[in-house]
Amino acid sequence: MVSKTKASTKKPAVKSNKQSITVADISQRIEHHLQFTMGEQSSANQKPAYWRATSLALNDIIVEKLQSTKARQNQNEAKSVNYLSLEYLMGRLLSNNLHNLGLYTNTEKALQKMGFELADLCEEGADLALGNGGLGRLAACFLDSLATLDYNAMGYGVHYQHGLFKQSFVDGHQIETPDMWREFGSPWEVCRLESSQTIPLYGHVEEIAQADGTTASVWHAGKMLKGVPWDVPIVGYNSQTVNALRLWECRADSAFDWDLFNNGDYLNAHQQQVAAETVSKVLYPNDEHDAGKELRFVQQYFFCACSVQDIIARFENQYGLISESKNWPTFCEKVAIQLNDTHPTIAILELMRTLIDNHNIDWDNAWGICQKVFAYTNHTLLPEALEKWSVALFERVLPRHLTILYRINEAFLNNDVEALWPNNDDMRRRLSLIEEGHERKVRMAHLCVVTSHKVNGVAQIHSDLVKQDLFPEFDQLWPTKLTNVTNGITPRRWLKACNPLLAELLDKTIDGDWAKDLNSLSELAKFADDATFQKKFMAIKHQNKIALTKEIKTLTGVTVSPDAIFDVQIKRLHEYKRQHLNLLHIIALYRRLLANPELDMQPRVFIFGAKAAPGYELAKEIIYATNKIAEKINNDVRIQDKLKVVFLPNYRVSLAEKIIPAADVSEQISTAGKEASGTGNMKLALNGAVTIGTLDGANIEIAEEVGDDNIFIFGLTVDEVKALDAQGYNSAEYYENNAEIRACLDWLDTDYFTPGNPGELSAVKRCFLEGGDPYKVLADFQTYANAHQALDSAYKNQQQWAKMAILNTALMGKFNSDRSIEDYVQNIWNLTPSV
Ligand code: 26Q
Repeated sequence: MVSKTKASTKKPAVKSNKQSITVADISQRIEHHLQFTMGEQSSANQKPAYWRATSLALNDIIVEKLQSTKARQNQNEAKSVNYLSLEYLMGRLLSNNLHNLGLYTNTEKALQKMGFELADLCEEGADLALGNGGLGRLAACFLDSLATLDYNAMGYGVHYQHGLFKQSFVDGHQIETPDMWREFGSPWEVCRLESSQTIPLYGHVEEIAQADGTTASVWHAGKMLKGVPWDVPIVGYNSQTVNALRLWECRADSAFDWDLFNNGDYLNAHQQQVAAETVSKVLYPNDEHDAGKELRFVQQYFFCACSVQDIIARFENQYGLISESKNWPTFCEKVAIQLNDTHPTIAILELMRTLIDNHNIDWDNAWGICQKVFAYTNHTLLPEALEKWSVALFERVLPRHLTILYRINEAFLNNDVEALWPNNDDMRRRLSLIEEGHERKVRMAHLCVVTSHKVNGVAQIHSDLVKQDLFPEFDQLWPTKLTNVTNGITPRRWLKACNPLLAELLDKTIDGDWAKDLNSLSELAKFADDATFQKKFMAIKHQNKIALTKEIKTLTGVTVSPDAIFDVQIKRLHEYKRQHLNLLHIIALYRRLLANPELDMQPRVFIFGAKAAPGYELAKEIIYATNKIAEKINNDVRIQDKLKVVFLPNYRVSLAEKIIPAADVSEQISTAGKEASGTGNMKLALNGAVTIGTLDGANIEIAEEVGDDNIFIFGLTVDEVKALDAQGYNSAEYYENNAEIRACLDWLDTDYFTPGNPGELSAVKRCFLEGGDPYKVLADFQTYANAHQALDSAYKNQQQWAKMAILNTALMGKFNSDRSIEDYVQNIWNLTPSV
């Protein structure tokens, strides 16, 4: 260990445990970066500069721990899981990294001496928003848990230049602008040039006859891309481990460039560079919808190829050449690859291709390896989200991969399908990896299921439906393959860091470290009836509501009272999530209040946060309608502030961290059978919000944990939705038979909410009637309104409400993402911790 020198800006060495990093050490490290990395005067009174210097200082500590983790994992020959995901919604990293390292308090003290509040600095810096919604945030929570539990894990992703677009509202309309998270560089990432990859694509395949009568396929690629990895360290909470998230940036292959350049074609060389960079330029903002664009396909392939090559390189570094047959079993023992939905499916074909073409492994062995290492998580049942890529596109971009796909399909149909359903053309057609028809398409999910040794859904009901409705034949073929792992969330970000007041109360009340063992929160249940504890718990909620009130004022200009019920719906905008059911109910409440201003109703603030995919017209109409209706309601003095509606712009992880601690009510109102799991539901309940929700996704398991008295369940069940569909759902009946529904919908045709412009909100009405109301909003309206009435009455009894809120926090133990990870480890990955 290097002893501390007198020069205050000399960088001290990292010591092995966190206690040894003193306030003075931290100050010194921050000063060092201000002076030498950033060239700032240490007196510069600038928050962004201190945020950067603090982050850089912390990252030095983290990178050393990353290196020692790697050394230990190698020493232990620990099996690793490689999590392949096109999306990671990391949010901001400073606060979480400090909490996870146990350095928050000392850093707070160090900064106080320099005149800064750490909590303020933690608000600096852009979110790492390399994802759309739940799937991307789940990946981020899983990385946190993997490092916390000391597992050897690598996250692989894409280093998008622009993450999810920034949303603003202009006259109520959603406007998208590019996300610029790296405009001034990120202090958290390290470029690993030495691990760059060269990726072939396009071109043609040459079949060459071999002496032994077989043919070898040689792929003459038409183009090369370069993959440059950037590592973002993932810090475990109170653990020994820092893992890495490796994000691939696409550049032109310089050899190609120089060739053109030397021939004097500078512009063309530059053109190549620009074309290559587009591959990792931007995250596709569609969720639950297959974009079907060539660039997205190339993006997926680029990502898969870089990751697979890197996985093999890392293996070979440690264990020797994979071409040696003695190493094949080792590869299967030491490597697991998890596919986060079908987006990284091409990794299967790429591993097959590289084992066969580059490492000289025969077909059967290559296939055996793939079957052992891959597992696939399904996140959706929506047909429009199931990925299918045209065979023609495959043939053009990845001709060699397509021949491999054909051969996998042939073996699957002729062996597996034939064995169970002999001479059954219908079954062959249904299960084939290729969908026949006008345009032939590759069914990515089928390739995942056929290859993987395990396929999991993300909540019990979802996994049941995956078996029953999505892949029933696959379940018959391989009865143990389909399984469930219920999602979870990291309590470090979603309670400890985002709700410090509640975290402090829990620290004082619970024995042991609840942030690691979330089940220990159940100890709170015994205080649920305790008036003193209720007061403390609700006082914290009130404080958090005051803080959100200020944020709402800043973001929207609307004044809301912290004494009102804060009713929150935060998630991507999608018809199946039914923000328009919430909106329809708000319109109904407004009508009731106008009809009777003395209506006995607790004041309520409805809070929305949601981005709509830029091409999703109806979703944008729903945002516009909500904003227009909010404007009218918020300015109507007749209703005496009993109702307010705010749509907070640019919903993202860092905004969620402010909304969730302040929520009283959590809206989880998807049509039954459509939301695979939901994870916002878990975050809100953990922070003491009471759910109003349907029997869908993880809501069902949340209801099981908290009990029927502590949740408001309404609406059709999955079976009832199916029955209604079978009988023929007619939304017009609800319009005709329910006067309130009719009045609310007709109101949308007038210019009441859009003075001078009648019909501006009619699209929302039309989706219910002409559109056929595919998500059964009208069918669920009445039970939803009734549930809200029950909720309103429950809130009137403040003690009763406090008890419900406390029990929600107390009984969320199951939804710790550490538990999800242990489920994956036990049933799918078979890892052991590396300590
Ligand atoms: C696919 C092809 C082309 C372009 C984009 C896409 C695409 C991108 C993102 C398709 C789907 C997504 C995201 C899906 C998603 O977020 N699913 C959610 O996953 C959560 C974690 O399991 C669940 O809790 C949610 O229920 C589920 O909706």
